[in-house]
Order: sequence, then C-alpha cells, then structure tokens
Amino acid sequence: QTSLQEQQFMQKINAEEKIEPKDWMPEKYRKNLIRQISQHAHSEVIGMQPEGNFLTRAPSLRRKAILLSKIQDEAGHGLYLYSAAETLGISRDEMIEALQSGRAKYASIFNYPALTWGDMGAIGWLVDGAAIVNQVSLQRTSYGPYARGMIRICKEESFHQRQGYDIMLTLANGTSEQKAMAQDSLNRFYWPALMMFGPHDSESAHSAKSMEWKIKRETNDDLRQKFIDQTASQIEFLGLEHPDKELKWNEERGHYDSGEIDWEEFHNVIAGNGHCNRQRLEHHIKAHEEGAWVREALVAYNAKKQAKQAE
Ligand code: FAQ
Repeated sequence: QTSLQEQQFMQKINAEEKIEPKDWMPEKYRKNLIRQISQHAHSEVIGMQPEGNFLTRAPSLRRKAILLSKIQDEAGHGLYLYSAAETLGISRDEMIEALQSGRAKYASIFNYPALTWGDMGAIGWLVDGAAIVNQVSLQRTSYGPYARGMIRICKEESFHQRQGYDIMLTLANGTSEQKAMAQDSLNRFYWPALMMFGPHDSESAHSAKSMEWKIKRETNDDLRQKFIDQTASQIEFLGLEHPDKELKWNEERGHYDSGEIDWEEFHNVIAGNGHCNRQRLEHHIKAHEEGAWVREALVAYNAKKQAKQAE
C-alpha cells in the first residue's frame, strides 16, 4: 500500500516537476540516486587519468592547451556531481571511501589503457560522445540538482567531443602511419564505448525502477542505438573502417543492426579485472593522500577566519 506522501511524490514525477533536496522522497529513490550520481562523479574523476597520461606528450602547444583544459573540465564535472549527491545526505568522504574500497563502481571504459596520441582522439570523440548521448537524456532526470548539473556538463562535453573528432580528422587525413594510428584507436575504443551504456535492458537491474521514477529517461539499449547510428556516418567521413563487421542499415527499423558486445569482457572489467583497474585506484588513493595537507589547510584557514569574525 502506498502512503499519501508516496502518491504525492509520484504525482510530481508524472507531472514532470523536479524533486528538490528538501522534498519528501522514497528511501529507495534517494539511495538509487546516490548510487548513480556518485558513480557518475567517480567516472568523471577517474576518467582524467587516461588523458592525463598524455599531457606531456601532446604533439604541439596548441594540442596540449586544449587537452589540459578538457581534463580540467572533467574535474569540474566530478565536483558538480559530488555536490549534487551531497544534497541527498551523503558526505564526500563517504563517497570517496566507497570508490577507494571498490564498493562503488565507475565507468568501465576508464580501465582501458591510453596507448597512443590517437587514443586522445578516440576518447574525446567516442567516450565523450557516448557520455553526451547519455547525459542529454539525463538533463530531464527527475532530481533537480542532477538535471541542472547535466545541462552545464553537456555544453562542455560537446567541446570535448569536437576536440577528439578534430584529432581523428587530422590523423585520418595525415600520413599512412597516422591513419593507421587513428584506425587502431578506433578499433580499441569502439566496443568499450558501446559498453558505457550498460547491460541490455533485459539484464539491467536498476532500469525498470529508474525509468518509473524518471531518474533515467531512456533505456540503456535505446541510448546505445542512438550512439551506434550517429557514429556510423562519422566513421565513414573519417574514411576509416568500421570495427563492427556486422553493422548493417535496417530500413524497416530505421536504425543500424549491429554485432554483439563481448559481455564477458564487460563483466570482467566491472568486476575489477580490466587492464588498469588496480592502477586507476592506486593512483586515486595516492593523489588523495598527497592532497590531505591541502584539505587540512583549508579547514584550519576557515576555522581561523570564523574565529576572527566572532571577535
Ligand atoms: N561501467 O542496472 P544497470 C564520463 C553497472 S561519462 C561500470 O543498467 P544503471 C565523461 C551499474 O552501475 C561516464 N559499471 O545500472 C568523461 C550497476 O552496478 P551497481 C559516466 C556499469 O545505473 C569522458 C550494474 O552495472 N556516465 O565519465 C556500467 O541503471 C572522458 C547494473 O547496470 C554516467 O555514469 C559501465 N559501463 O545504468 C570523463 C552516466 N554499466 O551500481 C572523462 C550516468 C552498468 O548496482 C573523460 N549513469 N554498470 O553496483 C547512468 O546513466 C547509468 O548509471 C548507467 C547504468 C547507464 C551507466
């Protein structure tokens, strides 16, 4: 039996009104949001590592400045998202602890290594590209602070996607070695980018409830299909070979049919056994420990300022 509060909550959701931090909400709605938003935040922050690796190896000052600014944006996205999750009554420390102990996940894609400059192109184009498809839909999520965060994040992600595609265009139109590098990056990042959308709808543990509560507005498979469709013509424009040999336009559906994802690989990576899982977490822990003095200094400074004001 649903309570009056729950009925009013559902009426709001159905009327497309946003749920705000002080509104009543079912405990499971709150928990599910904390799970999704905090994992989204962790992805943004861990996601800085593969690209950070190439800051000292960018081929020109211009490329370096662009990459640096893109990576800094990701840090900002992480911070907006942590703040949005904090409005639901969880602390930053608790979220970081869940990440570092392996209880909380982050996007599987960031457990793949970035090996060449071409990967900077493929990450911006495909990883940020997949992120945008998902996040555009989340601009209409039912929780106000999350929806508002997504609007700003999407604007920045579209610059990221373009800078990645620009790298790919340069490589694909360059020497034969550069074109081969672009092809290799596309081959390695295409399938992991499709995995970013999560398991098939039929396997997705949280989708049904998240769709009902309008936390998610489109399903994993529908979003993945959008990404497959938009990427096909982008690959063609680059003059590269499509990594999915089974990709075929389906006139009746008005979409591309595609080959199957290697789900065993997906499950292995999210279980912690990807190429870089251990390295990513170790790096995060090290950076967090080394930054402890900054956090302590901030607390001390604020205490001093408050004591002065109280005088
Ligand atoms: N990787 O029941 P579902 C970015 C987990 S954007 C790892 O379908 P849900 C930008 C899932 O958490 C990337 N884990 O789950 C950037 C759940 O596990 P749990 C981040 C995955 O939540 C670019 C279990 O599997 N974007 O970082 C993955 O309904 C470049 C069952 O799955 C977001 O997070 C995966 N790919 O749907 C930054 C978007 N897929 O929690 C730097 C917001 C599934 O029970 C550089 N999130 N799992 O232990 C979402 O839209 C959703 O959470 C989904 C998953 C669609 C990711």
